[in-house]
Amino acid sequence: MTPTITVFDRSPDGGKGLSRDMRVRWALEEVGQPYDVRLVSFEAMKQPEHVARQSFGQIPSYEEEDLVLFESGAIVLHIASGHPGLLPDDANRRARAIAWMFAAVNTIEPPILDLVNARIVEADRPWAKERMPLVQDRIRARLAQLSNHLGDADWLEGPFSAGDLMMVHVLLRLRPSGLLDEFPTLAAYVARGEARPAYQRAFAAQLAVNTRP
Ligand code: GTB
Repeated sequence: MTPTITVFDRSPDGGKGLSRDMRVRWALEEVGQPYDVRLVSFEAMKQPEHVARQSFGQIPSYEEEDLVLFESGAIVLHIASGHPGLLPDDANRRARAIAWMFAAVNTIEPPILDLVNARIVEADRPWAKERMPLVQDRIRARLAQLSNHLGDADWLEGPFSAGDLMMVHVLLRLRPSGLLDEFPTLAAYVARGEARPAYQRAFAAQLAVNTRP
């Protein structure tokens, strides 16, 4: 059965691929699984029909037969577990690739989201300017550690995995800040992810949705 995912009717980023449905699209493209898309507006997201799929009234969600799934990381893990290509066969390597998925959403993404909030939601607070260097330095500390781990390798744990997919997408959110470019190893890592044909197909699909008349 073809799975259906929910995505923004119009993403606030206008098609830059930063919203979290992009991770799910990318994973589906990597494993060659066709999918359908249900477009939801901000208003529709908060209605009972969508909250039944995603309890927090957000995108993405994923439906496949009698499974309704939410959380982009859980969806990507489900896709990666059900198809070859995104997780190593060796049990220990597989566990470590999954650990990198958690590291992406649990260790790297939170300080990045803090920066997004500092820039947008808190920008007019009297303390916003003073706080900004702290927020940025917390990100720099994590990027330095991640860059050290990656070293000269192409990917985090052997061949490209769902861990890289999640990490690259999390890091992409940083690009406009200039912080990513302070770490050439990570900037090149993200560029490698973006160059993958599956990423390109997923990006084009979300762009078409977000730029349609
Ligand atoms: N932890 C959940 C997951 O990973 O699935 C988080 C889901 C989430 O935050 N979804 C956002 C959402 O539905 C869209 S991706 N927001 C609507 C709401 O909460 O009412 C976050 C996002 C939004 C916009 C941009 N952008 O414009 O660049 C980037 C990312």
